Amino acid sequence: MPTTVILDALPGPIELDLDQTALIIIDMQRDFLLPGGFGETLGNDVSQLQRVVEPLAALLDAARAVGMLVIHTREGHLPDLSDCPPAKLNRGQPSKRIGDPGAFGRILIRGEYGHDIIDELAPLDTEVVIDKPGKGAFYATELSKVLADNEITQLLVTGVTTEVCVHTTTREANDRGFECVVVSDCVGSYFPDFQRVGLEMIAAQGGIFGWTAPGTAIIPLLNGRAPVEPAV
Ligand code: TIU
Repeated sequence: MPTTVILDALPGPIELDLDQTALIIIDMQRDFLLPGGFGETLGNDVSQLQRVVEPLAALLDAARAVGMLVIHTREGHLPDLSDCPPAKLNRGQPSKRIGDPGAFGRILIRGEYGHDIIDELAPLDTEVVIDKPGKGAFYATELSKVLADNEITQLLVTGVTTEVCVHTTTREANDRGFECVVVSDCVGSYFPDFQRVGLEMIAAQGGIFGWTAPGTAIIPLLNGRAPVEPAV
């Protein structure tokens, strides 16, 4: 049975081979999404990110149902901060810094409650979890190997935040030859303007970094697997 579907996207339709497509969920961590976490210490309105949870949970369900490879990422650092460059640690004027005690344990430190993924999107034991020290999911991680081992060529990119870790990861993936669909209702920014422009930047110039489409357009393709004739 063909596994190819045509997704109505911007800047134009994209043919997805579901057997070579992975869902990547970027940094849906308590420290970014919950009041009192790192995101809030940076001065952000975390409620802006909450709107992503429901559509993303629906997409995750649909991806799991068709056996798609699901990859979760978490931004964070070793307890001794040896993998956190001073340039990152000292950036800005947050009320608390990475590694400081926060409402959910030490902020963005691996193993702490706040560093982990929100309950609604908790990874299954069978799913891949990539711990990353940077904004991009390829830098200093095993992501390239995971994708190669699974013969993945296309990515559905979701998570937070649109203009930071989602963009960085999408740009890294695009440079490595992956076709990326950034799922517009499944990515979130603390800043509504950045959300809008961040999505526009992906699909501008004929899709300079990839495509954008809402999860509501992807889920029916997964549910029905609406097969199409493969392109000749
Ligand atoms: N601050 C902000 O918008 N984002 C981050 O610090 N990390 C991610 O985007 N995951």
